[in-house]
Amino acid sequence: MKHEKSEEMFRKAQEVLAGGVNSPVRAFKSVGGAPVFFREGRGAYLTDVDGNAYIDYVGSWGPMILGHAHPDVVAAVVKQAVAGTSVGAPGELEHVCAKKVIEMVPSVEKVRFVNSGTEATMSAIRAARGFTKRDKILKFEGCYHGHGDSFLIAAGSGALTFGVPDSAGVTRGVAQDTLTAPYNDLEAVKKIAKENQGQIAAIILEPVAGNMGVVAPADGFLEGLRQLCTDEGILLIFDEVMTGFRLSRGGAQMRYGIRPDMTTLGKIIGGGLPVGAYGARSEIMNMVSPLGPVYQAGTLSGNPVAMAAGLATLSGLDDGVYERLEFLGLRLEIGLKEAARHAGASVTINRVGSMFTVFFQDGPVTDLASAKRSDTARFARFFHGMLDEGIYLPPSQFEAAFISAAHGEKEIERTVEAAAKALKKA
Ligand code: KE4
Repeated sequence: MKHEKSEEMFRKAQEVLAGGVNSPVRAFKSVGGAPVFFREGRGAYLTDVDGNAYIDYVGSWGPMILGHAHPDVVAAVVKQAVAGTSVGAPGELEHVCAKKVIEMVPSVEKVRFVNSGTEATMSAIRAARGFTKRDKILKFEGCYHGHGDSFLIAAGSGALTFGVPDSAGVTRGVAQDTLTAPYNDLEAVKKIAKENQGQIAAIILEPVAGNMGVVAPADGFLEGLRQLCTDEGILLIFDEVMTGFRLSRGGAQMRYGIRPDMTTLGKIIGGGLPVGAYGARSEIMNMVSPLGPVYQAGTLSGNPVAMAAGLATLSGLDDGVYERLEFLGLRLEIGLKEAARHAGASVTINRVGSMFTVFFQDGPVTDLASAKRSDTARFARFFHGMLDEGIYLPPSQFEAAFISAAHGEKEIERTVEAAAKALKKA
């Protein structure tokens, strides 16, 4: 495949955009080469500026669960846009969207919409600190909760990809209030909770991790955290920005039957437009301004065009979609494992529903330390081999890939054929 136009566009982009991109992982730093610039998406497919077509497994990092340019979403956006793109005053769509979220997500009684997953998680921990009157939070190594200062302490996702777990610009003052533990290590959490008795406002985690690559919760891990938080008066926050509406209509909390105290949402909730949200039972959300003392605000929060896209997307998520995603996910996992066996390639495939990662190592991958044992050079060769075959995977070993409802058996078979070739070269 030729990428001349993408390469030229990247050269020009680097003159005017920091690193030539608006989010680090898009720069292909961990897989090498110039990033592909895309012209359009439709269903399960993307077309780049050189006219090459790809089956897409990034899905805008999760939002495009119905596929690109879904007609219902496009129609809802156009209809709202011609009525005005933003007012900055209450509108009916925010109410309708909030009701939909409350109906779908078991633990949420009240919602506040924001504009990104980062805003959702930053706001959620502020509300948790206001509610508990405690300062510390605990997060897990390899989990990524956006670029809020409190989270860039052994962050996963982009920072992990760059092998720099901390970020410049985060002060010691902030870092001292963030405790970290290895994912899936309940004993470590209990020890930290004991050492910081009465000081931890919240434990925040990805209930299924996607930002060190996909890592599922070990049996009893979520239940153990739930019990510990209940016993210690700590708020349990499920960061479902990625898993929300992805792993079931009610996200991971419905799939695993665990009720967190707070939930953060993003990605799918906006159907490709900028929407984040945080929610909880009313007594916690009533802490948030203008009702309570926890301040949080946003010019474009609840933007009507974004609400229209989100509502159209959530309305398309019926049970049939999840059955389809589970079926396609299993087909793909079996096919990839078979291809790896034939190629004599040692890989570990972690999959939960329609999110998956192919780790280049023998496994198992159960936390950040084990994820980092992956051979990232082999992943990079596999990534480019798949790209040449017209398959677009996330450009990092430490990310989750996503199947959409627009994928079908044809796309899965094509992907497995491509992997059979790419694995031989990796
Ligand atoms: P945003 O601020 O990027 O909307 O959301 C931050 C966030 C919060 N929580 C979880 C669990 C997330 O996965 C994310 C964002 N995920 C990354 C992908 N690993 C977004 C892609 C990017 O950073 O460009």
